Amino acid sequence: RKFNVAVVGVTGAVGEEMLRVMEEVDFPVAKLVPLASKRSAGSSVEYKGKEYTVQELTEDIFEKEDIEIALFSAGGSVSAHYAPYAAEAGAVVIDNTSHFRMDPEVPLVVPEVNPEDIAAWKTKGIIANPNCSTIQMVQALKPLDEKFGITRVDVATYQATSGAGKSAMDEMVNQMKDFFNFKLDESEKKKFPHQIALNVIPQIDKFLDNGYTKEEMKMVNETKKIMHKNIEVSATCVRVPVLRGHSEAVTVWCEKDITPEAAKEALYNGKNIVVMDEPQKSIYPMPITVVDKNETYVGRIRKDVYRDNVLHMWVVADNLRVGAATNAVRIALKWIEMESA
Ligand code: A2P
Ligand code: 11C
Repeated sequence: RKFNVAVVGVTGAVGEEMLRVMEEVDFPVAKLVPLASKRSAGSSVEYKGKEYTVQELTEDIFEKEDIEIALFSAGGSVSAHYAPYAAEAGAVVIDNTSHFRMDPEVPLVVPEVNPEDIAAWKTKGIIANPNCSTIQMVQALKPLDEKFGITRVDVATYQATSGAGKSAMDEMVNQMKDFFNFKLDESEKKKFPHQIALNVIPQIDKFLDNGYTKEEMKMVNETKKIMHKNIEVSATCVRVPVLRGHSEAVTVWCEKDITPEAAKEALYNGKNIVVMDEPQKSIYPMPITVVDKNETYVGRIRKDVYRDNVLHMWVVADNLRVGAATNAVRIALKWIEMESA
């Protein structure tokens, strides 16, 4: 059976990618309803070679269009206000923002890790999609946890500008152009706390009272909720001048001893994981490796110098796909499978 699907925020960096991923998996769409703000209502988007007119997101659009699946990616405040209207109209909301993630009545799902949590969707009608940096990390952690029992993770991220949306990507590109025109001083610096071109910024989102940023605490709290386990996580999240693809240096502490060979074997069996690890040939994943890919890539797998139960690895994924659109579409497909069982 096919479904009436709304994509909210369809003109955004993630929204556009939602359509591409849905095309690729041949998503069972009966009717597609692309939604955005008043600003882009009337513009068009392409899906499977056909033009669709973008409509303005309103409170009653979900009821009017008889929407059954609503993919939201237009920011936390938009989801906070409009997702309940979609749910009320009988749709399952798959929300890409942080707004509902830690709500105990809303499942937070990475289909490769905790698909069974989708079953609890009915309470609020909403399933939350985790933060991009959390998704790729837990995908790599899951097969290791099953075999070696993870107790602690220390992670440093290298996050692309697209995580902050289209205008943030533009801001970086404009700063690069301005650099070559000797005008970098005058370049707009609005989306990040500092210049991002030719720089790295150890701040993503706001700082909290504990000295960590909101982005860092998302990795801490979301990992526990998804993995149903009190894993200690400490994160340092850094913005780098990359357009697309988040990278993470991950240190995993385990109950059992862990060798790189055994870790690789576990990762080979992990779902949607690609092991790319031939350091002698300079083969390892990088942001340019993963653009438009739907898998999470792992390389630089090595033992700790001191401890037999500690492993280091490098985890890279397309933040707009694996970290957002692909995860949302996979949740939707799993939801369809579970609902029609
Ligand atoms: P619009 O194009 O009308 O501004 P990004 O994450 O790349 O910045 O994209 C944000 C997405 O969210 C865009 O599709 C944007 O639409 C949409 N959006 C932002 N604010 C609203 C709103 N108040 N109502 C509906 N869609 C919104
Ligand atoms: C970034 N991870 O890379 C952030 C964006 O909680 O969905 C994602 C924010 C979120 O800037």
